[in-house]
Amino acid sequence: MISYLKIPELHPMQFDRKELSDEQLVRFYRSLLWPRMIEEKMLVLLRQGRVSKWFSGIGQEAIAVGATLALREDEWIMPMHRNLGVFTSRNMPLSKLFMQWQGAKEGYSKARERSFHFGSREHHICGMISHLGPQLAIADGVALAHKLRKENKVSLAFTGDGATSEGDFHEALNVAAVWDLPVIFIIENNGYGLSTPVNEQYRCINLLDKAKGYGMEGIQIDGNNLLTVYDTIKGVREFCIKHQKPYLIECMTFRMRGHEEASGTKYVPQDLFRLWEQKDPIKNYEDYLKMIGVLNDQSIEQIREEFKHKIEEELKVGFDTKVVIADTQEELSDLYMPNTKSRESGVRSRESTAANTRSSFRGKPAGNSLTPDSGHLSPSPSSLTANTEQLTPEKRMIDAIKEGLHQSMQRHSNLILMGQDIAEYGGAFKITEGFVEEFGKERVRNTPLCESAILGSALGLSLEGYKSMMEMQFADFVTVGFNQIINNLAKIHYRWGQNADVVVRMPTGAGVGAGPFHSQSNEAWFTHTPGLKVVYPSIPMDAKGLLIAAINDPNPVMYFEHKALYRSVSGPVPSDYYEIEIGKARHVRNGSELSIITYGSGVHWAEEYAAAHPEIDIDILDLRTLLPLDYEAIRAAVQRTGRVLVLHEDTLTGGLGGEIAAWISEHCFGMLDAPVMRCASLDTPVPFSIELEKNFLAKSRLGEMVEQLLKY
Ligand SMILES: Cc1ncc(C[n+]2csc(CCOP(=O)(O)OP(=O)(O)O)c2C)c(N)n1
Repeated sequence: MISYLKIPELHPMQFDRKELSDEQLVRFYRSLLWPRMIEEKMLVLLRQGRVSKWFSGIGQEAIAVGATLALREDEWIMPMHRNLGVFTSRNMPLSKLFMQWQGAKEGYSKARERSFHFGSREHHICGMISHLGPQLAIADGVALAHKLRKENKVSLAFTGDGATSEGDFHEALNVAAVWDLPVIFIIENNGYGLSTPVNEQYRCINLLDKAKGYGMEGIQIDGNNLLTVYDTIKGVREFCIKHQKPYLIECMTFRMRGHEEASGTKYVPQDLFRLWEQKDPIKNYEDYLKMIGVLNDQSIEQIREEFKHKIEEELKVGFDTKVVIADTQEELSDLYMPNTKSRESGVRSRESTAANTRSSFRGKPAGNSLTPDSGHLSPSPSSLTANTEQLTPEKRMIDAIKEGLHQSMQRHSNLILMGQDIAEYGGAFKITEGFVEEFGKERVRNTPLCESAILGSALGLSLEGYKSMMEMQFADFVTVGFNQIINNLAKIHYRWGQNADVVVRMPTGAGVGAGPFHSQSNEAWFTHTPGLKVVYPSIPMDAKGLLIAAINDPNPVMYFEHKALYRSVSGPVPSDYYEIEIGKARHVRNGSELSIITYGSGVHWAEEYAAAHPEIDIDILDLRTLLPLDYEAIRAAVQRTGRVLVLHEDTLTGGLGGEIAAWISEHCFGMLDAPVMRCASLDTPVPFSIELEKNFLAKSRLGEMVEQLLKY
């Protein structure tokens, strides 16, 4: 089994105290013993049925404890499920930890999270998600914040040997190396990932060997030797800060209990337990302290007695919790961080009305391929609808987005842009062209090709008070960053109160002949995810105002921008810095016969259809925000006509139209003169051929659907 069995040869363990004083050595001993004694007590409580299962760190404590002791208290740690020692070494009160493990409201996550899946800003501990690997890139973002502020600090992330097989491990290490980030990555190699031994997990000799592949320094150490762990990490920390580089440390250790309590250890050869028992981190350190005369049997007994007593005292408080009573209002309102800043800073909120937003639509751009723009901002196309009421300049959709982003960069010195080719190249669609020259490489960052790690880094930046915008080169590529959005960004505020101040720009949609992987409408994947906000402007004025609002919002916002509208739609865009309120729909056209509720390209299809059919009095509502939906505006649209067609470019089944139709039939049934109908694209991938794509798109069935609905 690879090099794993070689490690116990190190017995007897050699300790080197270096400059550590006797007091420090004893303090370290107490830090090491404390999580062990807590777990021993938990085993008793488990047998009594008084605590739920957890992931044991017995046998591995020296890593979590040594690492935490080696850092400053205000340096972020991204622990894993076996790292009780991180939480205890940051002096979290045991009573509150017990409340957490009981699922009590008085714990760290208002009873919403289990065992170690929570964080605490106060203690600079970032809670893990079950998926393991995503923790690593968050450390990149935190380290980037330190680097940008020129602070002498590191971040430290843990992983097990099993999770090193996840793509997230590779991505996070690569980004840290390429961006020269002061991150310490620690692998706790305990020989097994659940029941899978390391020889079924990887083929390199040591996991440390992977460091070389990323152009990173690394070291393998005995993870059971507290002083080795402490001293190594202290030294590595200094290295990372001085050289502004990441570092990989493989700590060899062993898990003395099952993957989780109650799951057993049958799959582990018994010999391994015997070998590793001799290397127990506490017993060995204790023997060493006795040998050098810093502790003796009596003082050790005293400490143990003190801890026993303390555990009982803390347990009394920890078990004295109230029964959880669900408060639906509180559950819902904790989903998002309140957005107070925009209001406080007096950002102007505009309302786009039918009069001030008349936009012109030039239809589908010519050509069968989506060529990235040359970048030259050609003059705005002449408007089909004269807009004589005001002097507001006309801009194309793409220019409005660019302006919103540009003004946001001027407003927020802590706003970082990240994306593939967004710096010198200006992005695939040239939205950020010229930005790097004006705002510099630090704030306008080309990224390696790794969506997941960049989204994780964005979250890490947010931990340190930065805002970030990540540009997906195409919305389709979000699939490889999906986990971070759905499970980390979206859920973190509800889980433990940390916000994810991140905007993900999503160039989306078809009509450009770009085939199945550059044309999808995937907004419904995100509207189904509580904790996200989803906006989708259809006109330039809203595109600018919603982007500014999204960036000002402290919550994760998915910002959809339709590629086919970039240069085919133009309209008035005020030059000042303004917001369009998230969550408010726009009434585009007043009518009495039929309401089309739509968004994105659907708005233009509906307007075009209405203009071509003056005999039908069509009402049009542009949702603009898809999560949260503006139900009042939807209700008003139903009330105006009693006939509703929900139109979207997304495919039919599971699209947002189904949700809207269901809501209308539940809440507005009495106002309806006909069933709510949906006009959506075909339930197939987006085909490449222009003829097939036309047939695929909802637009090709719009007339037919309107007629059906009117006939009803
Ligand atoms: C993406 C994902 N796949 C599978 C699991 C189930 N799972 C939880 S922990 C674990 C083993 C992890 O092993 P390792 O990274 O070595 O950490 P250890 O538990 O040994 O500390 C597995 C398979 C998971 N949580 N997430």
